[in-house]
Amino acid sequence: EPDRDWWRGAVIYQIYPRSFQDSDGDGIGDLRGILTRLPHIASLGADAIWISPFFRSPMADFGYDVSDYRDVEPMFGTLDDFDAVVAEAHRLGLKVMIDLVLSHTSDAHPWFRESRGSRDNPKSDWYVWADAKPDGTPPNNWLSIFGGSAWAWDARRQQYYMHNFLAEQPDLNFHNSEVQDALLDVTRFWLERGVDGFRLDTINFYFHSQGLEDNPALAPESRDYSTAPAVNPYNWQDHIYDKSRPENVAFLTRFRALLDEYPAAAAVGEVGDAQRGLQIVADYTAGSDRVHMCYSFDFLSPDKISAERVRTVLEEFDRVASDGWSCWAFSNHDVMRHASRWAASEWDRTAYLKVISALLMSLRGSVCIYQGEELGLPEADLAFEDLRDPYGIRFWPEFKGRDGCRTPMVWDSHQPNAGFSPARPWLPVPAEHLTMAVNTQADDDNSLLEHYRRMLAFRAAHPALIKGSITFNDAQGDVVVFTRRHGNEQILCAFNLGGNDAALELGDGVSPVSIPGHGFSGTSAGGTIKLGAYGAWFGRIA
Ligand code: TEU
Repeated sequence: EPDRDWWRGAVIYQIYPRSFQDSDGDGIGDLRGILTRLPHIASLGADAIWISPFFRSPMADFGYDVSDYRDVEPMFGTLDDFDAVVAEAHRLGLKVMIDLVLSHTSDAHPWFRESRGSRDNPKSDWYVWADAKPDGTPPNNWLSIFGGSAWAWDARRQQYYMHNFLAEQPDLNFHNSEVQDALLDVTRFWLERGVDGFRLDTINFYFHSQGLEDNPALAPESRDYSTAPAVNPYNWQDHIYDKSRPENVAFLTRFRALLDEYPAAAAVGEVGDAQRGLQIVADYTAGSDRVHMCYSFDFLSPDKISAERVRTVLEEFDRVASDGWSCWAFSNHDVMRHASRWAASEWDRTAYLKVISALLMSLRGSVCIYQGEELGLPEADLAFEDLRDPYGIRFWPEFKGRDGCRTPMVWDSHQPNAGFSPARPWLPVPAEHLTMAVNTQADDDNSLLEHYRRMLAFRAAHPALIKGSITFNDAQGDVVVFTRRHGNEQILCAFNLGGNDAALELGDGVSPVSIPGHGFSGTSAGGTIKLGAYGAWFGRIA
């Protein structure tokens, strides 16, 4: 009997295929490359992989612009290569989740080519088309996240089409049930090929309001720059008409019903909404007829993770979503790597990254880790000439885009380009990353890589950490303390996120749980826990 609940509390390792491993010497990662590196992920102790898009694509947004949902982009390999990745992952005990970009297609997708051909073809209503205003300007004030209006003019149809992202990513019209059916067929195609689940791109962008009302402006004090830079006018609007519409839930219910036809398929939806993110995660994951979990942006923001923030976010989530499930991440392919985003360069970065990753592995929810995070890679500092991301090119220099977190994975400091590729990689390998390559950290007890292995093993051994409830204890300053409970198991987790020593009184009845070789400064005596700088301590409550 497969475990239908495998996703709950799982640790999911995100692979960005262009930058993981090149197998054919073109400087771009591919599926055969992923195949050879799966043992690294298995040895880390992850439960699943999430592979960012590898489908046919003109690569305007590096694969998040799909021109054929049922085939592999030739630079990444073939469907046979994908089948080989799935087989090998399963042999190693890893589930495989793929990234479905259903909200929009590429403008090169045959559906869009047909749709733009006339106003009365069978797919004319598959995308969001609207007439110009009498003065020729776009139908309303909706904006693209990647800059400018969300509307692009199509000379042939003499109409505008909507795009939340690039103009090369036209938005599908989910109000048309044929569109929903076609996307569910795509989903079934991959389920039949043996995938275990999906990361669903931008699930709160599926529907738009058919009234095409203008979004209201946000007052400067209510603008939230947590998911995109302050220079982007997108963040100056309240997106009540172009995203996070209530209709999204109905599609998610259809999607879930399809997944439930398979033995143990699961989905994690990506919710990007700075204003009401946690509430949306709650709405989309409540009960058992929506997605299993949602990927929230709360810890992907520039706001440094603090004891207070951890407590606020987790308690708020429990309050709004008692039966919902979240998936937490500190880094991904869209945001500055957290080693640079949160840690000042003069700090003992490794010690800091150890305590916050131990915290991440102890949170209630599932966890995503992003390739290279286990090595502590900092954001690459790229020159303008190196940039490939259109979003970064558009908002340079205030915002440098997403290339700095997408540089190649570093495997072996003795090989050209750290073993990623013998050829010049599509983005450079920063010199400072070489000294952090996998070979330099493997088997070094003090390395961050070995710490990740220990923490994943620790989580895997304790059901309370995987599925348990969470309740916070009062603590001061940089210290965060909570208890995870599942069945008879109760584990107290204490973390010092700051550089000063701290002490807390716990009273009797808590005995230390050791993580062999963890090296944290944290001791207990007579009911008092002492935590050194970036220390942690775990205890079992009798
Ligand atoms: O990202 C959605 C999203 O909300 C991003 O625009 C995010 O706000 C931004 O990248 C932060 O810098 C998803 C994918 O993860 C992203 O790579 C794609 O570009 C985007 O969808 C469009 O498909």
